[in-house]
Amino acid sequence: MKGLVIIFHLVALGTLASSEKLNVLFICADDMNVDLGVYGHPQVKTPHLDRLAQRGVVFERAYCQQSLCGPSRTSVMTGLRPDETEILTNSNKMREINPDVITLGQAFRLNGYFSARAGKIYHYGNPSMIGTDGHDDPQTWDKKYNPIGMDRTQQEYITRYGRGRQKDNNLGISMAWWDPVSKDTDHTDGKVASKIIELIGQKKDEPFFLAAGFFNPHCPYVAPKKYFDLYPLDQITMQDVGEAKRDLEDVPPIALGRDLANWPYYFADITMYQARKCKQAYFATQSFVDAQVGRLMDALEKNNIFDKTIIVFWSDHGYFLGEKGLWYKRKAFERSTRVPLIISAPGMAKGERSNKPVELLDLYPTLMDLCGISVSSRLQGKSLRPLLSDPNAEKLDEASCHPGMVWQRCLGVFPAY
Ligand SMILES: [Ca+2]
Repeated sequence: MKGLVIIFHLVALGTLASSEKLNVLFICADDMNVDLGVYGHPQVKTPHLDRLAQRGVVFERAYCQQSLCGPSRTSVMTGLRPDETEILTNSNKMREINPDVITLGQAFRLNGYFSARAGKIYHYGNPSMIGTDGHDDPQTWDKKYNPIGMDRTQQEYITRYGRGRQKDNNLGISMAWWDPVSKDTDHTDGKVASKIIELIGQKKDEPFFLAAGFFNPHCPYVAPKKYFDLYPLDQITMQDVGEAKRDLEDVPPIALGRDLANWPYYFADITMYQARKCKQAYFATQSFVDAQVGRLMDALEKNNIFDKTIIVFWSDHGYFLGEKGLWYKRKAFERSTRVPLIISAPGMAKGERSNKPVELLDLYPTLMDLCGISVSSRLQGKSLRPLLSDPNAEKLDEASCHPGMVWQRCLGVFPAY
């Protein structure tokens, strides 16, 4: 029990006056890999993330702590590794196991910030828990909002392939899509952005930590048709199944766990056409999220606070999308552990890219450092300020980027879907 481990968090009052404090806009995508224009992908269009990149630093080698929503998100919000939080699955026991932990949002609250979220920051069953608190931690926020859009309220229109199609509660682990002619704001993620935009307007004169938690591109891949139209199906290709199987020949059994015996598990009952259709839909949801990021940046500009706001864009883990015949995540390969991470901070580098390995674990200490908040605690990451100042600085030798440790411990524990 974590209760036996005493963790001291001493959060000192910030030294900056309220008017000088930097705001934080914390933007999270769910299951988003780096198949993005801003990361050089030849197809996926991300004009708004491109715009954010021009104002900040793109981290080319950013990795999650564990390639699963719950453990990764808990790690980000506590600043502790999954084997420290003991959240290694999508369980809802973060506070139960870590009663005294001070989360990222709590640290801001203790230092005079308004802390609020809309959508998924801690784990939510996606889409089953959309519109609820999910696995939230109330102590993290002053306010919380749970928008729900047509992707959830009209999910009977979603086309799904393969296993799990008979059960509504399995929609989040099936390959499924829908491209209704609709407005962005008819969808949950559009509503998440709208709520954060509203809060930006309301709170522009006080320091805020606002967290926008988007549910895309997690399956089911649902977005307005205009985003699907960006990716004609005849231009969507998949790795040949034989090639994918050969790609696994030198992979040790532990790396696939129980999936090895069932390979190609994720393609069971799925035709290549259906896989291409889902890949098209995944690309569409990537661009849909990108557009919402654009709306958030527009709101900062409209309220004239872009220059006093730190923006962090991240995803909880990556996604295979067909490589090695795998589709989702939960493995220690590059495709499911590497994440997009872009940080724009006043006074720091702009329009640059860093090739240094960093972890999502670093976000908590980075934000504390940038906001002038002193934290003495068991935060296990390190501040990325040196890289935000000089993106390829030779510092950070102490970077303890060894996320594979946790995944290997967990292989065989995960359910095999
Ligand atoms: Ca996720």
